[in-house]
Amino acid sequence: EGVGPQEYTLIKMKVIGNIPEKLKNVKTEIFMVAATLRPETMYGQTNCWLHPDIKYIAFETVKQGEVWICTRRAARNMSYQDFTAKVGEVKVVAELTGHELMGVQLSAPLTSNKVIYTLPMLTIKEDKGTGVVTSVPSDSPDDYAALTDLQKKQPLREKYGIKDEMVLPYNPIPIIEVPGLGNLSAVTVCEQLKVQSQNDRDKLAEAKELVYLKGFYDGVLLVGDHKGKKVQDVKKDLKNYLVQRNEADTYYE
Ligand code: A2H
Repeated sequence: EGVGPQEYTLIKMKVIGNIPEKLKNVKTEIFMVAATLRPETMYGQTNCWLHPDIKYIAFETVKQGEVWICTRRAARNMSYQDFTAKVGEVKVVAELTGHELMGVQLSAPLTSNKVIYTLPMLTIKEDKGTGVVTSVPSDSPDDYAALTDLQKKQPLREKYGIKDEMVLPYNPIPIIEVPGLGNLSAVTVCEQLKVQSQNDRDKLAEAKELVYLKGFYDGVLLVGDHKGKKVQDVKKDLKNYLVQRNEADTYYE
């Protein structure tokens, strides 16, 4: 990829229910931490993606004693960014596969959904970000394709123990108007290109190109305190707002 480190916003999603056995003796708050480049889209979160076959760890952070969940690789990077008590040291509380973490209930910042669920996404890369991805199907073609797969395919839900109520009520939320692409730009483009599934990699790459540049330069927020303003003018403010509220952080890799 590019030169120099990539800066991500870490979105903290609080674990509030369906807590796996391996995490039941944790006394402090537990968060899934998702790396995103688009903090301004958090109004549209409908779920959180994990790869069923990736190993995740729960580890101790110095942030109010919170326990965070992400890949071991990301936790190790975080130990060099002042997230743990000792530089280079990660205190592991539990190790779980994505499969073991499916269907967990989360509370995520800004979204109008009071509860969202962890669901399987099969295209998550282990060596990027935290391995935890927040899902915004209105503005991300990958997220829209993966959510549609789960909504259409009962056997896929069954394979990972995902109940209908974790998926079927969750639809893309209009949060950003993109001239020419409407208020659900990822949906528009996936339909135009006839994306069939999350594995339709070539079409999804094309869809992403169409949506991202336009969304960033011409997109206008439809919700929240910055309603009516351009995405590129409010991105920083929104990120800072989340960080101040202890709902986000900055992570580099
Ligand atoms: B983005 P880059 Cl609305 N595997 O967040 C696959 N995808 C990952 C990942 C991983 N391990 N870690 C992060 N990502 C996703 C929001 C979003 C994102 C929107 C639109 C575009 C978009 C909601 N999902 O990404 O390769 C995360 O999804 C465009 C690429 O480092 C993260 O931001 O550039 C983005 O990919 C980081 O990808």
